[in-house]
Amino acid sequence: SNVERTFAMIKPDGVRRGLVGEIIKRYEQKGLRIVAAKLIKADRNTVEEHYSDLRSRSFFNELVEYILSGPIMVMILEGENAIKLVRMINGATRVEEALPGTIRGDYATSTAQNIVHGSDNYENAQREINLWFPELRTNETRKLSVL
Ligand code: YYY
Ligand code: MG
Repeated sequence: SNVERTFAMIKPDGVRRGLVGEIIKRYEQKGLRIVAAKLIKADRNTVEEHYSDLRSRSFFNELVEYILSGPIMVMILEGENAIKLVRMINGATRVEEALPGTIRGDYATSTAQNIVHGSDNYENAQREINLWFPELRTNETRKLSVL
């Protein structure tokens, strides 16, 4: 088995449109367990750090402003192959490639505002969990002091 933890975010348009329950339902339905979750107003430095690999891209500033535009829900999800599973449930990045049945495929109307985020690999999952849940930081993320 490969039980792992990943980081997921419901972006401002997901919260604004009242999709929090719908999105969490989809994760839970596939067996993912919520280890931690909070509704927050993100801080600019955290958002810029979160997307630091995209700093040189033309859409970076627009992306940061979007994530800062309203409350977001950040969470740690745990389950078998959680990292890949969350990205499959979320759907493709580009709006025209996001298939029906995925969150983006069913709800996103643009690539820029695509409702959800999921870590793309193990290293980034660890990095993002530690970045967004500093209160839970330990040497090893698998040993977070939460349920
Ligand atoms: O991991 P994922 O969110 O699916 O895509 P990334 O390539 O990491 O890009 C992060 C974020 O940036 C994406 O969810 C929307 C936005 N974005 C964009 O506005 N325009 C692009 N051409 C690519 C990404
Ligand atoms: Mg990404």
